[in-house]
Amino acid sequence: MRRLVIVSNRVADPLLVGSSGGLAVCILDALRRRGGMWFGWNGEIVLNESEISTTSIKHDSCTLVTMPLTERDYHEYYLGFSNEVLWPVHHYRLDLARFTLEAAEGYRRVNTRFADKLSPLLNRSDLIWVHDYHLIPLGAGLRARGVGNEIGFFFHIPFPPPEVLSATPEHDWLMRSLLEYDLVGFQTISDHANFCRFMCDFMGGKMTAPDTLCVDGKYLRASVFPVGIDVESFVAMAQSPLADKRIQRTRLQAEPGLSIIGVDRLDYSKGLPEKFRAFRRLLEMYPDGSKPASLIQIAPPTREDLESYIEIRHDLEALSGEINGQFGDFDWTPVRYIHRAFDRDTLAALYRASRIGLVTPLRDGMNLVAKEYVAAQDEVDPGVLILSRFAGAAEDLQEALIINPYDVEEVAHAMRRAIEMTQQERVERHQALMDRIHQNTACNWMLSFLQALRSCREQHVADVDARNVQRRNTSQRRRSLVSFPELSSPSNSMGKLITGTKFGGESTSLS
Ligand code: ADQ
Repeated sequence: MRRLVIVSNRVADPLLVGSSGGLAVCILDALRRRGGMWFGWNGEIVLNESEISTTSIKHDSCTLVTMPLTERDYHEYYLGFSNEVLWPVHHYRLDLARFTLEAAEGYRRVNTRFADKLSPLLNRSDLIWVHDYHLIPLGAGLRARGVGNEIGFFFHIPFPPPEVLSATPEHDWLMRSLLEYDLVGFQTISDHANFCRFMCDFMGGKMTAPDTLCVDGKYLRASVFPVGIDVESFVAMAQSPLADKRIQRTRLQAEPGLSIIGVDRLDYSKGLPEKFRAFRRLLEMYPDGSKPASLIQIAPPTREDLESYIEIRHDLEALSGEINGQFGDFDWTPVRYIHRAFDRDTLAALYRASRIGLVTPLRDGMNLVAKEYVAAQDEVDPGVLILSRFAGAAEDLQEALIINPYDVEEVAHAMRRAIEMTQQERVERHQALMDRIHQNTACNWMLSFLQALRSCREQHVADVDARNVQRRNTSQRRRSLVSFPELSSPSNSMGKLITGTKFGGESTSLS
């Protein structure tokens, strides 16, 4: 089997991966199954570039090759361009984007260093898979160093409409650099459509097949690969005796009313203040003292050096204090807001003990918490998933209660509906959702991406052959039309057939 080389901004510690974000969870699942190399930043910061060297650690079937960043890289590449430009723009938040030339330079510099350090470690048969927005130009950097292997890229975050993306300074070279990959993957159909529209309308490309683009004479495959979770292991975790003990320890059952759970990194894209306001609205809907439900919000910190993240933390602290002050009682704290990470077993137990999973991002690539919540439920007496229509997961998980997270009233009504929902309806919805998360698991995601990556070049040759045959047939038909002009009459059914064949599948722009 060909070696898999995964490259991402950050390489997670496999022993601590339970407390990392969704990307780390998916990558580790992929590498554990298949073996290979994971290359990226080790999370450490050094003062000077001269102190940067790679370290290699073997862990089961995978080798982790990591290096530090300099303080300047951290500010310019990581916080600056990646998280103050690309992250907000891709989450449709142009108002939060802060562009500086230094940050763009830092982004180029670190991507160049990644290419410099990685290229000597590669074998000719490696399959290379680059992850996420921090490393968009890495493929081009590797090509410039003579790497001819298949290289794929996956966007874990949304891909915005071209009108939004084009507001990013530097978007042109960034998007052009994507043409050096063989395959670019997206979470959802709408992300894929936005990308194709960008390539066709803003870069003069054309679609030569439903998932093949030709831009400036370069062919690129772009397809949808929705990220999933390891369903079986989550189900097992949630059902383990350990989970039962953990549930008892949380004393959730002793609380008045039902429990609602939210688990999100503390990020403005996750819609946390809107969620708290909707919960307050829910409490207002019930008569005084009835305590219908409590909200546990687990929100581990991220990117705490950025102003927008400090602000959201203050907002949430203030909101949870206000709600508890207004509605709390001696025996009841309506909002429990916990600002730290938990291991995955504890999360699974908490999901299972909660009647409602409240997932309300304003924009999200996929959202794995929605899938984890479904997998953790007791199939006989399951909880209800309330899901933002702006999470990628909503494209698939249609049996959730789908809401607009900006509409506080609508979210509050959905919570009320979930509280009052009959067991039979909960069971039916849960069964349908389980079927869906079984279709797109972490394993399927990895396998389908790698299979598409491996077959890209064969597919490309086949596409070119098919186009050549089509062109030959078309010109032969044109010649016969010249010899038999009556066939080209619009009223002639054969004439229509010929016309249809001529345009089928060729140069169909999505615009
Ligand atoms: P994230 O933005 O990190 O991921 P998400 O998909 O919800 O968002 O993944 C979060 C993961 O971290 C989940 O597995 C969750 O269990 C875990 N987690 C969250 N809070 C935790 C806590 N307090 N303690 C422990 N674990 C916690 C990015 C994109 C998403 C996309 C994923 C995967 O932003 O849209 O779904 O990558 O592609």
